[in-house]
Amino acid sequence: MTQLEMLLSPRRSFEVATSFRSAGRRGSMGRRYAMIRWPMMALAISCIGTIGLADSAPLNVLLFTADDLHRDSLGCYGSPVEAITPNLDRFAREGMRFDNAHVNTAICEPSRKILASGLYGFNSGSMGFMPVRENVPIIHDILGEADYLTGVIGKLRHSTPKVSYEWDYAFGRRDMGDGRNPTLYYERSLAFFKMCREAGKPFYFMVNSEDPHLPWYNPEIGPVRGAEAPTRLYSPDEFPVPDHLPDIPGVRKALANYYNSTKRMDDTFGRVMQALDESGMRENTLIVYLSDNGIPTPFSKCNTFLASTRTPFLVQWPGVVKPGSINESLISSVDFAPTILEALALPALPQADGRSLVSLLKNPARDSGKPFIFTQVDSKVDGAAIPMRCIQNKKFGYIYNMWHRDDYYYRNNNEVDVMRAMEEAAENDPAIRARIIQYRYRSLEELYDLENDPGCLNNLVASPDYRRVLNSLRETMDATMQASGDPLLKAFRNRNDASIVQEVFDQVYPNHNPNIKRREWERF
Ligand SMILES: [Ca+2]
Repeated sequence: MTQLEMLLSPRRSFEVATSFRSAGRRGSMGRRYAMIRWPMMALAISCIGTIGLADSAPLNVLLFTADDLHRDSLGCYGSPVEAITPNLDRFAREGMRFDNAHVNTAICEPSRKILASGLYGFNSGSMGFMPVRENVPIIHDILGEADYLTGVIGKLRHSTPKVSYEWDYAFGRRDMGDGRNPTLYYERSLAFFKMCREAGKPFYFMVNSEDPHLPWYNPEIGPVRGAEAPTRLYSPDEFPVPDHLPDIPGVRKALANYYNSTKRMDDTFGRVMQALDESGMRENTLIVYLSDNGIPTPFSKCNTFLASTRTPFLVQWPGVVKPGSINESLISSVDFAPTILEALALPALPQADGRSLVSLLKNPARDSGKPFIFTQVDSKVDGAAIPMRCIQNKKFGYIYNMWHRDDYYYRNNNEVDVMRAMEEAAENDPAIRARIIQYRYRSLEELYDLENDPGCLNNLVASPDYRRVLNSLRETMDATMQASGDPLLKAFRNRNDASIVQEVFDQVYPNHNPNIKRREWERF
């Protein structure tokens, strides 16, 4: 049995199919292909070589997502780190780079549900680690009607939009070398492309690297759970520390492993592009690259700071996107689904909070027309609701922390080594101690000068000099929440009335995990 045949053996096929059944009841979408996908794959194995596609063949879509990536870590976004992302840098040179792109929410699963639905979480039902409601249209429905085959590798559950949805081809983290094995990404991408070619159908393929999500690659431990080592390792003196973190030895030591994982993410991307090239389908494939959220450290992931939601956003569309083009307007991940449907000339979603970017892809000088970006957090993986809303333009960011109370503190599961280093340093460094307290307790409202303080270190909300800016962004927040149907609007308008805020909280987040509510943070 060849390696490819082993990968696609009936045993593995059964495991994948079983995992979907256990995810919930079967729906109508995807069932057709679920029933025929494995015979098609067997056929694909038996076929060698490529067959040229007709010019009129429908456009394929490949969406590659990084997991927990800091935008500024990429060479094409200005990172000075040596040889960190050569594959993505080349991709950017040959495609289009968006410089002010944001995800709508900086958490793995809800961020991916927004890609599928074109809707904010409160309009799709995915206000945290939960699926899109069954009756909400998603792009997968429209792709299925148009006879597209859908595939996913890595981040399987996070990327599956509805409980009932069945992909035509799916491998989760454990089947992808912990989502960190570039060779497996190459092989399984190639197999999917062959499967689509033999079926004579176009594809929508979501390729999800689990890098650079924690745990980061530690050379002292080496590859684990089927992962491969990165092609280059980094030492603590080889990179700049992001603006939102203190530059101290313990943070540098931890971030060296983040850069190792970022390098492996680029390795994975390169291998997937290699597979697409070898399939002969590159010239008929629209490719989008982004991250689902920012770096997994304090003051980034699972928050609404600049570093939380700003994402790389790169596009190649042969014959349409001009190589080397750059767009500087504000765009959001909620624009992804409308963009894909327009690019494929398929029916639009009946409702969407995003707008198609096709006109920008055709003409990079165009502006998205968005004067600001609206970003959100509702609940996180442990079930705790920590509602935040943010309005930001290129100059300022305004945050409303609905969760803020004097007797409640914020924490998340991605603090680990970086926070440990900060806590140790805080014993003798009042500035770092103050920074940790700011992180834990925050303020009801925050205002940052993003141009001069991209790390969001200095909250200007109480500064008289910024009163007009603050009031203007408050008005924009109110209008945006109202226009989008945000259920937190009443709380925002009554943000200083604890009883009304609690009433809205209990109504919107009935499954809030009470075990971590209102606990004192004991360390300080
Ligand atoms: Ca993520």
